[in-house]
Amino acid sequence: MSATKTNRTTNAKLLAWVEEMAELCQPKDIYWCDGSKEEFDRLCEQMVEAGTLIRLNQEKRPNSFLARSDPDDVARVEHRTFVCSEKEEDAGPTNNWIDPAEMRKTLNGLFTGSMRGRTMYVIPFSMGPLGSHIAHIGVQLSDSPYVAASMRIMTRMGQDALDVLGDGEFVPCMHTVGAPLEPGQEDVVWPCNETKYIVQFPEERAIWSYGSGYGGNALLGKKCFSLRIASVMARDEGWLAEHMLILGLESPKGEKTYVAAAFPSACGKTNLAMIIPPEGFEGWKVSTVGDDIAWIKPGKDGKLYAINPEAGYFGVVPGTSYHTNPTAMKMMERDTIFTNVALTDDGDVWWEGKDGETPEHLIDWRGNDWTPDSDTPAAHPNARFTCATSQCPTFDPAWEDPNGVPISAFIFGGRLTHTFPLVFQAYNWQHGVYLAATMGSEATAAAVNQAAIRRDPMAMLPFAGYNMADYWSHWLEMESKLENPPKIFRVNWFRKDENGDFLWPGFGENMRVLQWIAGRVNGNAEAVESPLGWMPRHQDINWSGLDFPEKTFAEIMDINTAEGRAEAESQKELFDSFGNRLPDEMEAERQALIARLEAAPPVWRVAAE
Ligand code: SAT
Ligand code: MN
Repeated sequence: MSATKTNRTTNAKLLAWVEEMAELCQPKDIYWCDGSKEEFDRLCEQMVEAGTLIRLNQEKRPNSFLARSDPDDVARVEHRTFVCSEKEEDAGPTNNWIDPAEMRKTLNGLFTGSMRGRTMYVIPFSMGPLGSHIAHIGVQLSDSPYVAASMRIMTRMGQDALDVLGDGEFVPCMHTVGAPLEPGQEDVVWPCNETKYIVQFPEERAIWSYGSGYGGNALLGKKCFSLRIASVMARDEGWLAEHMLILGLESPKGEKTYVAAAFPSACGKTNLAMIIPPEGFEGWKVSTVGDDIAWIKPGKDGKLYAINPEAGYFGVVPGTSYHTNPTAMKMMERDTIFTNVALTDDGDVWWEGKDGETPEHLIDWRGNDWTPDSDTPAAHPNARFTCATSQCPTFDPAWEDPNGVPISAFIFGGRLTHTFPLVFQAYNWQHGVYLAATMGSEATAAAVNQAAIRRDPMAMLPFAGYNMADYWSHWLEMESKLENPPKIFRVNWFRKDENGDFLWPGFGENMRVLQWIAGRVNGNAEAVESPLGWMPRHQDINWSGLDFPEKTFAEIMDINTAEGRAEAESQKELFDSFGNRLPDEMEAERQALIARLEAAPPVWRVAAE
């Protein structure tokens, strides 16, 4: 079992690390992934034989599979996620921290012999187009074939990544499901361990993940590397690693604008990334660069350029239909691994919210019989599809451009039933950073007017790999590296009227807001100054194809200044939690907002301007 017996690479550090980890984990053998289609097919075939994957009906879902996870391994485990910086204050109050020396000891114990009876897969991968100056290389060691196969979809995985790595630096990503097999012991279909640790060592730029085979816990290129570790690299090197979708808007005149947008979960991020322009937007084109993560670096021209570091989608399935997201539906028509959806009697997949009739009989995500009378959902609410970005019918022609796409605007949004208007533009970069830092969603979906906001700064709460206050400072400092920094916007698709009904139709109609945003960037849309920022008047939005009364628009853009002041007051708790790490600019912006609201009438109306 000598890991050095490979002609795949001469990278001494990598070879030594693989050897050392093999000694620790004691796998039965070591397999270096080449990333080929043959290899992927072989892994899938092996998993079909082992019962981990179910091959779906070839006619209905060509080359597609269903995996059912252990019922206790169905999502990321934030309470088991740790940022183990040398100093606790460098992880900050929003991260779990354990002393790194202690954590190393714990992990050493857990990883000892953890791969017994299993194959250790060596999975080299590039986050970002191969050889791109914005991209970075990682190598994951894992005892899960599901992870190896998924990484081929989600990243540029295999020999090509090793070749790009050469003798260079890589982020080591150590992963075990934590279920060693004793001689003669029969395997289960989804091995995992009750004990889970998802650990980032930011100074060392290393990741250790124990006990889970699911999603972001196990596909370490995703949240662990591309956000937690990359955010630290970005701070040190002067760029941004963000939890953002990237999309391109092209006007009928051929004017192209790229925007990046951050939303907390359950705000329709994937739907926005694949938005279909509504009636009245003939000639407009929207294209997708990414749906989850953006790496953004300043170019020599002082503009920001973004890549999507991933090569695939790991999207939520329930609620997806040809009505809500036809693009995602087309992506998963073939060559897709589904996890935790239901199985139909004819070997296809089903989930809550899918088009058409609910089948009379299904096998649910736990493998049990299911009928419409069952009390539990057929698909797990966090069921996912994994498929390649190249299968996205709306992918942007530049999605693989190693130089990235130029970002003209940042959009930040939350799910808020009151107080926040449909859209407004920050006065400047600093104000925009403040708006992004204080964003969040209401803790309850109820139409209670005073529901508390769960803050999720930049949608990075579980993903910033260092002190959130330092992360804000980093954002503030980025301005000095830029010539004409992107404009920053806040949006809110979820405002309700006094009867508790949504005021805004959302989905494709969000295109009207995107057009205004592009217009602001390109100097062809008007706005008026409000206490919150720059706002469109009714006549500044393109209403072609939609009857949206001026009165309703006034309602969705109203600023209730008492509500606004209460919101600004409640931000203090978040700011105070950072003590003296909080950048002064944040508190100054909060005070300035309070002062503007105090000077405004009880209800500030954009229509009245
Ligand atoms: O599990 S993932 O991190 O890949 C997806 C998510 O939770 O956002
Ligand atoms: Mn995400």
